[in-house]
Amino acid sequence: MKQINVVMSGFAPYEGIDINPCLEVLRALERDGIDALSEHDESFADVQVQIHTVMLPVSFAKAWPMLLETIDRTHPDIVIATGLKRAARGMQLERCATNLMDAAKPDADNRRPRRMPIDPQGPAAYWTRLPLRSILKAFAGHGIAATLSSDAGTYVCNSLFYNLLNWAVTRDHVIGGFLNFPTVNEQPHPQHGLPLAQQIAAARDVVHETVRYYLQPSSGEMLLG
Ligand code: PCA
Repeated sequence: MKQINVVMSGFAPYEGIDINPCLEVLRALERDGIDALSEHDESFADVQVQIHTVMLPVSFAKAWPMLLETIDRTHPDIVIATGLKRAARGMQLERCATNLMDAAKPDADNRRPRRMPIDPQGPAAYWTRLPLRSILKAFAGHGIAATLSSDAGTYVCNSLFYNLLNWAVTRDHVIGGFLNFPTVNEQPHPQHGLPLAQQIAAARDVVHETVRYYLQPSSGEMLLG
């Protein structure tokens, strides 16, 4: 039996949103895994997926070191960081991380970096390595609203995403990416949010498609949508 380790991170409550989808979704995935999807998928016949989760503070200085500490402890094959985008209509799949911190508001440590690189030696940007095309296909099959995003912002989410990919390029076999949740909205809403159950189903799709891609890489299913 081959074990695939997945680390998923979320952020602590943010901007006064009381139901934090990161927290609830990650809790459900850690508890139930992705068996509901993988038991009907023969590429998972001899594979066990273990999901570890960690909640991070909305802090430029602390979020990445805490995620790295979890990575060092659990040796993941896949790392999926997640955040909340209040204005998102549905799931938001992030394509790229940029080497820029430019905070419009203070973070949890009351720090507000303006126009600063995350890594002065690092490249300007990284593409995600999540198989966005196959993830979008899975979302469509489950009726989950989603958009591709080419801009994860210049706040803590983007910073975490950039640090993750900056680290992942030093590891041949690790796939890293970033997924934004919308707010939780149990009533169908034309502009904002998705029911929690759909967000859990979406996160499960992301893990399932990424593990499938990890097991059988194929450039056709890759990348930028
Ligand atoms: N969203 C913020 C930081 C934490 C979160 O969930 C952002 O977009 O950077």
